[in-house]
Amino acid sequence: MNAENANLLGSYSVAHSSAAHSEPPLSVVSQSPVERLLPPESIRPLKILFVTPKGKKEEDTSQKALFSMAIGVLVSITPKQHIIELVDELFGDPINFDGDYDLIGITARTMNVTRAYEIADEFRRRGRKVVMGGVHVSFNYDEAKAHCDSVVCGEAENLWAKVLQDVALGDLQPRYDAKHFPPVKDVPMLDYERIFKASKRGKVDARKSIPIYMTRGCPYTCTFCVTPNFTGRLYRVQSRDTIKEQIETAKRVWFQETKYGSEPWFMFTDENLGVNKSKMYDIMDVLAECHIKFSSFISINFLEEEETVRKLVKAGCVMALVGFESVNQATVDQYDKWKMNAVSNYAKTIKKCREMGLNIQGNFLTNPAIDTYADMAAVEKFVDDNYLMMPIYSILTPYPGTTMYKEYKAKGLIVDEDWDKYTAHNLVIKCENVDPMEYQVRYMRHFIGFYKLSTIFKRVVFNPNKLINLVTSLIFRRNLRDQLNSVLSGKKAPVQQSKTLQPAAALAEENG
Ligand code: B12
Ligand code: SF4
Repeated sequence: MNAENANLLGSYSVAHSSAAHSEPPLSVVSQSPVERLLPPESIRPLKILFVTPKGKKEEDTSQKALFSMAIGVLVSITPKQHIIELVDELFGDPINFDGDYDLIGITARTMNVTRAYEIADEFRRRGRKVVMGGVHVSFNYDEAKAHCDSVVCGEAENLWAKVLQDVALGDLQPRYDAKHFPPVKDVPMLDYERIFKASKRGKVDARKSIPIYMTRGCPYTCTFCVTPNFTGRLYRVQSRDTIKEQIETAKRVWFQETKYGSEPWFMFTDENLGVNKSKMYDIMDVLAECHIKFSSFISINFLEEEETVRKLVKAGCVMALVGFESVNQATVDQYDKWKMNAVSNYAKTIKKCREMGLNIQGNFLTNPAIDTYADMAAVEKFVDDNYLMMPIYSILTPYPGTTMYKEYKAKGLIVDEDWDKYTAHNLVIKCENVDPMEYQVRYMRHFIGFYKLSTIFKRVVFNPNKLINLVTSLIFRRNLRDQLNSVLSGKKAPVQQSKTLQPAAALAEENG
């Protein structure tokens, strides 16, 4: 690498926390940046297959997005001469391993990465070129490189053209790292028309969600979250015009009106919608003209302001997804979430939102090093008292790339790295204070408690959008009972040995 190149790489370095990335020797790093890029339309046409794998322990959910946003972005930024096909295992699409593809692109998160590796291996046995990307492989280059020809670390927008060029020229590099390319300052518009053509899904009615984003990134630093170390805490907001255009196209191409409603349901995949208030208000004003319904992640502190709630409801927001994590302030503080989450304000804010027409969905974590059985009961009571919609309970899972992963790994607290289990419902960290099997079962039991009939009844009676509350509650109730049975039958028992393993039957009885 010459001095000029070194400077170039240095000046392109993004605010990524690269400590978690395992760096390959410089000779295998693509030092490409943009100056060696040919006009993208001059590259020979490639036949590309994009795959979204389904994790082996990933549950079926009725609310899955129609396509992975990662794949949506890649389709939208791939020059038009290339031929694209999509396969989504979450919808049961079969994979044609004998297809004559020039390139297979696979996206992976931790919970589906083992399956992603199987698919990659299968294609490579047939001599096909495979590139992988996504939040898991970005932080596990050494692991991923054994299964594919190339690993993309970080956001793909500014390096994808180079990958395609290298494939066409037979010069695919083992690694392309976003931090060696210009930072992604503007997130691209999705090309809904092209995604629709490449996808095996047809039009949908108001019961299925169409994914879209208004913003990308989050400036906060919650220790269990991948985002800050992945996007370098860069917060990007789309313009009013691009949003309107995407919504109009998505409606025209993907949506059909049925008896279930005339307004399409959009799943916003934003990490945190409310970070830039004035731009968010602008966006909400545009959305108010679009006649859609949507859900989005947003921190609870932003909902403390009535004007924000009013704007969201007017724009069509039916459900705000909120990470409460815990009802104990000291625990929230430990996760570095105190800037957003004031536990003493939770109930007041939820009540106000409900009265103004906004359902609040809640996400909670339980951590065997901190949370006792009494804490689990307190969370269940909180969910019941506040009529939360679609509440989710997770067992703390240190995902690679998070601040917490680094800390837990260093302290030897991670006992299970079978990535299939990283669904956030399995105990993969040390459980020293209590019996691991009992902790797992009690966690499931409290999660099911979020969906006991008396809680569902109140949720439906007191919340806006009663039908959605009822239907989603009944689906969750059934799925969770199935999951508990798997744990009790030993199929999903935690890997660590129970000190005083209770007979499954006794725990089952206790569960009622
Ligand atoms: C929206 C969202 C959801 C939505 C929709 C999920 C979905 N299926 O699409 C809902 C609410 C349903 C959800 C649920 C869950 N989620 Co979620 N979610 C997100 C969020 C906020 C945005 C994801 C997104 O669409 N981003 C936009 C796309 C464009 O970004 P991207 O996928 O990173 O893709 C870019 C690059 O990675 C790269 N890339 C990706 N793939 C590929 C492939 C190739 C070939 C190439 C070249 C490049 C490339 O290029 C893309 C463009 O730059 C992320 C946060 C995050 N930063 O990822 C968490 C996140 C993905 N979720 C997470 C988790 C843990 C969950 C749950 C387990 C939570 C729970 N307790 O239940 C469930 C699992 C449900 C499931 N089966 O997927 C974790 C995953 C951690 C990990 N390492 O795997 C994340 C990272 C948040 C966190 N805690 O840090 N989630
Ligand atoms: S506020 Fe949400 S997206 Fe932002 S760092 Fe915390 S958990 Fe991640």
